[in-house]
Formats: sequence, structure tokens, C-alpha cells
Amino acid sequence: MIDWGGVLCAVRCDDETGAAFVIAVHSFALGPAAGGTRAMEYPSLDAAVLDATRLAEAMSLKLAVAGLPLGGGKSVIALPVPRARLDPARWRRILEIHAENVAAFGGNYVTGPDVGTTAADMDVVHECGAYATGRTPATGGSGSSAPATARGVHIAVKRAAAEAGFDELDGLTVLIQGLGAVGAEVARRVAADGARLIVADIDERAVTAAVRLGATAVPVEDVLQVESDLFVPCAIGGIIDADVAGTIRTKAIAGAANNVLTGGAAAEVLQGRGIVLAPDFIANVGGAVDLAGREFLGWGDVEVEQKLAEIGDTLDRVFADAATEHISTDEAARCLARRRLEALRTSR
Ligand code: NAD
Ligand code: PPY
Repeated sequence: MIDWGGVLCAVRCDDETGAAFVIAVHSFALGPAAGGTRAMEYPSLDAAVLDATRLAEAMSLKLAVAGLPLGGGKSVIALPVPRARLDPARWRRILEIHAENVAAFGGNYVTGPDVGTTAADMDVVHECGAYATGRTPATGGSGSSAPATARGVHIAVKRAAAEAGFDELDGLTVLIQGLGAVGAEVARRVAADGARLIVADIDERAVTAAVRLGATAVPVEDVLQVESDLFVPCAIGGIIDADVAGTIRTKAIAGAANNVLTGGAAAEVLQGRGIVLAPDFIANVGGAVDLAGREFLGWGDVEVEQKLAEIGDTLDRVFADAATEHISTDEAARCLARRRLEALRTSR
């Protein structure tokens, strides 16, 4: 059984395309549920369901901490083969079916891009009758959320560094896992701050671009053994369990990857070792702020940047609460999310 606590999880398996579709809604408490569409291969349907439910929960926490009037949701499309090997007609059909599923929620679940989907894919979902955020600007969407996410992660990296006793990033060794849309931009920003970059990505082209920025590349399988001042995970979740937390050689962790820890035990081990953890659902909220702020709340650049700046204050609050309560920063952040959710719910 999955220990979850969310509202509902819908699953559809399609023989024609070979894809399985999961939409998990963790909460409607603050409004319609929102969260992107992740499309990738999974070892099993159970693994896809588990990922969707955990990601939807992370969305609830993220949106509540940021005070955005939306619940948490997420879509997962478990692909029969890697996205790069799907022919365009089959991918189009997969998006059509996904749009049908999202539309069945009647506006109570809103999607957007995530790992494996793009703004152009959201155009297709929208055109097929389901509201999707993060469409291309040509079709009236707000475009990629990755730059805003990267700006927020950059703020979180600096605050986590400060909490670990570093006044600035200049001269620090920053290890970045994943140089995609978010990680590459974070890399540019921390390199501009004077940090020494160590990078890893399964995509050789992404690594080559970072090496041009002056980064040192390490093999992807070595990342969790490499020593750094700051570790910035921007690839996949579930990489830090209690064992890894016990051996990782860094002073602080702040990144974009959702659900970077496998659970609360890992957070406690990190806390016990004095490693600062900026909870991912605070550090990576920039994309949600950009999409939800612009498309639902009518925000422009000023409001988006103000909300991103709050990431630093929220982290300071979480670091202080964790110290006072003798709990991990992950637990302190979850408590803050619950308090803000309750306050928002009662003020509605
Ligand atoms: P992306 O797909 O553009 O980039 C991910 C990168 O990670 C790719 O370059 C990929 O090759 C690399 N990668 C995959 N597996 C790897 C591994 N084992 N080791 C090293 N590199 C690996 O995705 P993105 O938009 O940059 O998002 C990165 C992470 O941040 C994801 O976990 C995503 O869920 C999360 N996130 C993104 C946003 C956003 O606005 N894009 C918002 C919140 C959270
Ligand atoms: C994420 O932050 O992980 C998202 O999925 C962003 C998002 C927020 C609101 C609608 C769609 C996607």
C-alpha cells in the first residue's frame, strides 16, 4: 500500500500507444490542483503511480508554502520507449489521450510542462481541449518556467551557503547534477558568482557546454562520492537515502530536483551531520510561481520577482525553526507548509 494522504489518483492504460497515464491530485484545499506532466519510462506501473503521488504531494507543499491558491497535482505518462524514440504521430496521440484525461477533471486539475514535456507539447494539450499552463508565448502561454525556477534555485543556493557559513559563492566548489533547462542556467549563475563548478549529466552536449564555462566534468555514477562545498541536484529525485546522507561529502544541498530525498530519515541524517538542506519544494518553487502567478493571478515581472525573493526569507525561517525545534529542515518546512495551508484555508 502507498502511504500517501492525497485525494485521488486516476490511471489509464492505453494499448494502442503502449503508454500508461497517471494523474494524481493530492489536494483541492486551496483551489484547483496544479502540477506539470512528466513523461518518461518507468520500470512498472506501480513505480509511475508512486512517482505521480509523491510529486503531487510535493506540489501541495510547494504551493502552500508560497501562498499560491492552488492544490497539488501531477501527471505522469509512463512511456513504452524513451521519448526520443517515439515517432511524432505516436507522441501526438499520447498527448491527445493525456488532454482527454486532464479535461475529464473539468478544470479542477491544471497541467503544465515537466521533465519530458515542453511548452510546444502544452500547446497540443491545450489545443486538444485541456487547459495547460506554460504554453509557448505564440499561443498566449507564459513559455518555459525553467528560467524562473533557476533564478529561485540560485537564491536558495546562496541562502543555504550562508547558513553553512559561506558569505559568498566566490571560490566555493559547487557540484551540479543535471544540466538541463534549469541546471544549465543555475550553472551560468553560480559561475558568474565566482564558484568553481563540477558537473555531471548523462547528456554529453550539456556537459561540453558547461566545460566551456570552465566546469570540471565527473562521471554521472561518481556524483554522490565527489566532494563539494555545495551540492545542487537538478536532474532526478530519490537520489539521497539515509545511506547516501551518511556519506555525501558536502556542506549544503539546494537544487531544483523534486523529491531529492527518499524520505524523512535521510533529512535527519543530514541534519545530524550538520549538512544544510534547503528543502526542494521551497528552492524550486520558481516555476510554479511563474506559471501560476502569470496565468492565474495576473502577475507581471515585478510580482514574480518579489515572490522569488521570498524564497530566501522562507529558507531563513525554516533554518531557524529547525534549530529551535531540534528537527530537520525538511520537517520544519513541512510544518510551515501545513500552517500556511491551514491559514490560507481558513481565510478563504
Ligand atoms: P530537464 O529535463 O531539462 O533537465 C534534466 C537534466 O538532467 C537533463 O540534462 C538530463 O540529461 C539530466 N539527467 C537525467 N538523469 C541524470 C543523471 N542520472 N545524472 C545526471 N544528469 C541526469 O529538466 P529541468 O526542467 O531542468 O528540471 C530539472 C529538475 O528540476 C527536475 O527534477 C524537475 O522536476 C525539477 N523542476 C523543474 C522545474 C522547471 O521549471 N523546469 C520546476 C520545479 C522542479
Ligand atoms: C513543478 O513546480 O514541479 C510544477 O509542476 C510546476 C507547475 C505549476 C503549476 C502548473 C503546472 C506546473
